[in-house]
Amino acid sequence: MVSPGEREPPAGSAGNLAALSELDEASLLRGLRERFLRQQVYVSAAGARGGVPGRRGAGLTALPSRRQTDVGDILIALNPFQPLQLYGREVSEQYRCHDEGSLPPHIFAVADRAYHAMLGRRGARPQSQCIVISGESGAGKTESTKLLLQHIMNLCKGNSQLEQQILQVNPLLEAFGNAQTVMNDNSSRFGKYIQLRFQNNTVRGAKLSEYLLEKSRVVQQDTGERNFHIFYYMFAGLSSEEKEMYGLLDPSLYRYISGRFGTEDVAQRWKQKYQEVCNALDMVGFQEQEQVDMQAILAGVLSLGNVTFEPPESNASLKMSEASRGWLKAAAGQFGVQEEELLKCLICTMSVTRGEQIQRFHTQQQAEDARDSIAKVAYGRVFGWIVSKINELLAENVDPEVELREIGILDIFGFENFAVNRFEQLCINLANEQLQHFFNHHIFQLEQAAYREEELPWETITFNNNEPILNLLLAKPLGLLSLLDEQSAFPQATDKTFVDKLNSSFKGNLHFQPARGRVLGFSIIHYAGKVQYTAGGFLEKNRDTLPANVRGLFINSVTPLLSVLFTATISRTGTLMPHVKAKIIPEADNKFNSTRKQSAGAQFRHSLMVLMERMYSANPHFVRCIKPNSQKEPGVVDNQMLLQQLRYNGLLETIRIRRDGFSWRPSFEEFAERYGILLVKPDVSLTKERKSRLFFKYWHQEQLAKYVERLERAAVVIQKVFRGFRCRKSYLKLVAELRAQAQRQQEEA
Ligand code: AOV
Ligand code: MG
Repeated sequence: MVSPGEREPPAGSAGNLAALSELDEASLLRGLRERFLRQQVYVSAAGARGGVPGRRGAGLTALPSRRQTDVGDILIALNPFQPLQLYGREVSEQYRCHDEGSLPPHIFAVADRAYHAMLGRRGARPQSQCIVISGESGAGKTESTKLLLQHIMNLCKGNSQLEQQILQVNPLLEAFGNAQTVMNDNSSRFGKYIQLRFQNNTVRGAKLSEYLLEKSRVVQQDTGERNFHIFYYMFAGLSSEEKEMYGLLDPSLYRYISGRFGTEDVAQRWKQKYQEVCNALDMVGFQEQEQVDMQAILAGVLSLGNVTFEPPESNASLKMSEASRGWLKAAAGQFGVQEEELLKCLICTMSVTRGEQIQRFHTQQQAEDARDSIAKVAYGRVFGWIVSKINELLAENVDPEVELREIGILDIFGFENFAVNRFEQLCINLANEQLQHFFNHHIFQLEQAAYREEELPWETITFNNNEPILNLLLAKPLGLLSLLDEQSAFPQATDKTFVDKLNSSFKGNLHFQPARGRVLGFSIIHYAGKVQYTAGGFLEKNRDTLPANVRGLFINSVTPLLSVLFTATISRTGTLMPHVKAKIIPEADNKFNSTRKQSAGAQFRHSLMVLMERMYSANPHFVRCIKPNSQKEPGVVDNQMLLQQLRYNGLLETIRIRRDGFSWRPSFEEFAERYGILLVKPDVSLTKERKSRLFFKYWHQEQLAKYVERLERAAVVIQKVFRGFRCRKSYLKLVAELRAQAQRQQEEA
C-alpha cells in the first residue's frame, strides 16, 4: 500500500480549490468570484508534506543538498477592501490549535500551522519556518503580515512586553516606510523580513531586515502620490508650540510635500496616526531625546528641500534668493550644523590633488542634485537607524541550553507597473521575480522531482519558469545589473550609453525589448507582464554616492542622533543595505571613505541572496494575495484583472498539482509515529514497495486525522467502561469491535 487509493476527495472541503470537480480557468474564476462576493476571501490549495532532494535555483542560491520540505496549504487571499468581521479575538481563539481542515481557510490557520510546525507538533520535525506573502501592489500583503503576527503572538499568549513590542513594529515602520501611491494608499516603499525567534513555545526576540527603501520619494513624488506618511502625520499631530520648536511652518510651503492636505477628516486620522507612532516609539523603547532628534532631522529635510539656486552672473558661485537663504538657515538649525558648511556641501566639491585642495563650483543642476542627495541620505539613515534600533531593543534574551527556532515573515513591495517606471521599480520587480521563482521551485520543481525519483506514474505539469528573466537581470558578468555596475564605474558613461549597452547585449532576448524611437529606456517582459522602464537616473541611483563633505558635516552636528547616523559604518553581514545595521566603531577604524562603496544594485542583489539563503533553509508556507479590482472598491471583481493574476501566479497549475499530486509524503517512521494507532496489523511490511516514503493525496491526511480522533475518543470511553464494570469480557468485545471498525475504515480509504 502506497496511497490509500484513488477515490474522489470528500465533499465539503469548503474553500479548498483542489476539491473543485472541474478545473479550468473559467470554473476557477467563477469559484473565486462567487466566494468573494459572499465575503469568503480565503481559499486554499491543499498542501504538500514530504522530502525531496534540493537543487540549485537559477544559478543564484545554492540549496542544502537534501532536505525535507513540508509546504503548508497555499492560501489564496482576496483583498476585500473593507473591514470584515474575520479577525477578532474569538476567531483567533477558534483557530488557535485547531484541527487542520476542520475550519475554513484563513490567514490565522497559516500562522497556526507555521507555529506548530516550528515546534515539531502534528508529526512534523521541529524546524524553522518562513511565510512568504506575495501579490501585486495593493493586494494585501502588509495587512496579511499584521494578521499573521497578531495570531502568532496570540498563540504564545504570554501577553509579555516583548509580544506587545513586536506588534508595534509594523505601525512604526509603516509611518516611516509607507506612502500613498496610485496603486495603494498605504504602499510599502521597502521590503521587510521579520524573524520571530522562539525557544520552545515562547517568543524570545525578533529581528528585522529591510530592503531598499525608496529614498527618492523624499524629494519627488509622481502625480497622485505622496511623500512618506510620517511627514503628514507630523504636521497633523504636533502642537503649534512643538511645530515652532522644530521650525515647521505651513505644510503647503514645502516643495518636498506634494498632495493637498485635504479635509478635516483626513487631518484627524493623521493626528491619530501620529499619536500611534509616538506610542509605538515609546513602547518599543526609543528615548525621548532620540524622538526629538528624529523629528528635527525630518524638519531639516523639508527646509533643505526649499533651497533653490539661480545661475551665477559671472564666474562667481551660484546665486540664492533671500527666501532660499532663510530656508538654508532653518535647515542648518534643524540639522544642528553650521550654515556656511551646509552651503559649501551644496555649491561646491572639495578635492585634494597632489596635496593641494581644489574647490570646484557646482552648476545649478549639480547644486540641486546635491541638495536632494543630502535629503535622501538623511532620511534613509533615519529609517535604517529605526530598524537597527528596533533590532537592538527586540534582540533575544535566550537560554543557551535551548535551541532557537524561527518563524520568518516576508512582506515586500508588490509587483509594480506605473506610468513611469524607474530604477526602484526594476529592483522591486526583480524581488518579485525572485519570490515567484522560490514558489515555483517548491511547488513544481521539488514536488515533481520527488515523483520522478520514486518512479511514480506521473504526467509532468508544466509551469511558467521565470529563470530566464532572473538570468537576464542577475547573471554575471552579462546580466542587466552587472552591466549597470560596469557603466556606473565609468565616469564618462551616461544613461544613454547604458541603454546602448543593454540593447546590444540583449538583442534577441525574449524577455527584453528596446524602446521605440528616441525614448531613453527599455522594456522587460516580467513573469507578471511587460514593464517599460525609463533609463533616466539609473546610473546616478545605482552609484548612490554621498556628496563630498556631507559625512564630515553631519558627524560634527550638535544633534546627537545625526552625528551617530553618520559615524556609523556598514555591516553587511546578514543585513541588506548599508544603513540597516549601523555599528558604531571608532572613527580611526572607519574605512567609509577609503573603500569603494558598493553600488545600490549590487547591494540589493546581495541582500536578495542573503534573504533567499535564509528562506531556503526554512520550511515555507505561501500566501498568494490577489487584488480583485484596481479601484480599491469592496464587492467589485474585475474578471480580467483576476484572471491575469491567476495566470501569472500559475494558480491553475498549482491547484492541479495539489489535486492530482501526492502532496503529503511522510516517511514510514513519521507515519507510524502519528498514525500507528490505526495500523491493525502493525507488523505489515510496508517497505515491500521499495519506496522511501508513503505518498498520499492531500485529503487523506484530513481523513486519517479524523479516524485517529474517533479512535482516541473511543479509547477514553473504553477506559471508563472498563473501570465501571470491571468486566473483562465486555472490554475485549469492545476492543474487537473497534479493531473491526478501524479495519473497515482503512479498507474504505
Ligand atoms: P500590499 O502590502 O500588498 O501592497 P496592503 O496590505 O497595504 O497591500 O493592502 C492595501 C489595502 O487593502 C489596505 O490598506 C486595506 O485598505 C485593504 N486590505 C488589504 N487586506 C485587507 C483585509 N484583509 N481586510 C480589509 N482590508 C484589507 V504594496 O505594499 O503597495 O505591494 O508596496
Ligand atoms: Mg505592503
